[in-house]
Amino acid sequence: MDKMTLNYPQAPLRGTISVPGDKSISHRAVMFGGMAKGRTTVSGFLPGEDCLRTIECFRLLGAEISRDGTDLVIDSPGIDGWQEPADILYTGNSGTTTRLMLGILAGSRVHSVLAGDESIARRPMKRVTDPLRRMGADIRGRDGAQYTPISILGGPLSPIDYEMPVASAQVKSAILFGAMRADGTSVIREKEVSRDHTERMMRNFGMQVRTEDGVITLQGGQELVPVHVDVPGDISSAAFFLAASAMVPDSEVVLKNVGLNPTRTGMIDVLEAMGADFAVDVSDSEDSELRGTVTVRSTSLKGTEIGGDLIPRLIDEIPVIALLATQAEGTTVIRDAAELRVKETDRIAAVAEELGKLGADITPTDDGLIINGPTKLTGAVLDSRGDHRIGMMAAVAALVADGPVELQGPGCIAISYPEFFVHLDSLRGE
Ligand code: SPQ
Repeated sequence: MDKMTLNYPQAPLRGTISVPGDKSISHRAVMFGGMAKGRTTVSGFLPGEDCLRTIECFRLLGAEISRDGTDLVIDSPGIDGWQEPADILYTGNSGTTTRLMLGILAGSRVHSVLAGDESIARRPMKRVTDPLRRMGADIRGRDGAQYTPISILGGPLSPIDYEMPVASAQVKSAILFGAMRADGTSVIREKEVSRDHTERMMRNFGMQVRTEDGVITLQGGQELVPVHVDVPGDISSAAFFLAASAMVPDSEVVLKNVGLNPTRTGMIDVLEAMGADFAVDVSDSEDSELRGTVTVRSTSLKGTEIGGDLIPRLIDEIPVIALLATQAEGTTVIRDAAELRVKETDRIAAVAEELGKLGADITPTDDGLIINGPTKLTGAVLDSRGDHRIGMMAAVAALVADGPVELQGPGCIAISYPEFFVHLDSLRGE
């Protein structure tokens, strides 16, 4: 297994970085471009491993996709012109690719098989395959289509009126993709609003979708009109440096091009609640996805409570928020986050165990974590467990640990942030 020793004698982080493209929006740009007939162009694409898997799936379906760094040109025959893939659609480590492709393929005209790595093979899929089957989808897979590999025979779908049992943008998006192809009007009801990039991109591609008080209404059969998509930076990637700059003494970091979609900015609310010293400057733009510059300076922090409808707005940031809480005065309680148990790893257990090895005072609960701070962290051997967000949390922890951190399995960080260590070193002045 790959490993690296992170020996960061305490020194301030200073400088400016441009945050890499948003992973959720990059996936969706390729998906909409692959479904729309004609040429879609994309700038600011994230060339992380997960999004590259999505590109490969669409190439197998017959879209021509060329990539020059973060620019894409997608020429697609459109969903009705797809070819039957000659191989399985391999989704690697990507839950977003797997779940959203299920919704897209269910209403296509092709037969296909989806499979990913061993982490994907453990992640629950019935949350998507059940509602799609209710819409008439022909989907089969292991344990009643709970786990990959899953085979999908695309065909006509009926509309659905669906109340979301968990706040999940992946489930919502898969159903919306099915609903696009359904014969009639579908309604999806969310108790807590999850990220809404799919709804926004539907509108960008010329569709009409109504969203009101957590109720989404979509008429099936609408055409997609190819457009240009400019992907903003990923606040979930920025979060590692927002946290690092807030807690490493004498730091000042400027993060440019941060996506500021309100369904994703829970981390900013947490910085505010913890008493962090930061400023957000929203760019002037007509784009449907807000973006801007965030500047963070270190200061003393205090513990906070995180739960309820804040959770879907920061679900992927919880590992680094837990680390931040180890450096804050008082107790931080994170609740209502049981979804963390079914991510790339069980992130409640992983965060508690890995930060515990550094001497953090952290207790896992059924649906969250309780952290008492501040604690001086020590060096230790940490394991990413193949989870990019756990790997980056460990690397940021090394910045405040008083000894070297040996990180096992850092390679997975390229799943969402291939330039992570380049950016970390530049902020450390190396
Ligand atoms: O794609 P994947 O592996 O599921 O990625 C993660 C991540 O940490 O990058 C979750 F593990 O992000 C999800 C996120 O947690 C991406 C996502 C999306 O693009 O729609 C939505 C969230 O998942 P969910 O299950 O709440 O819908």
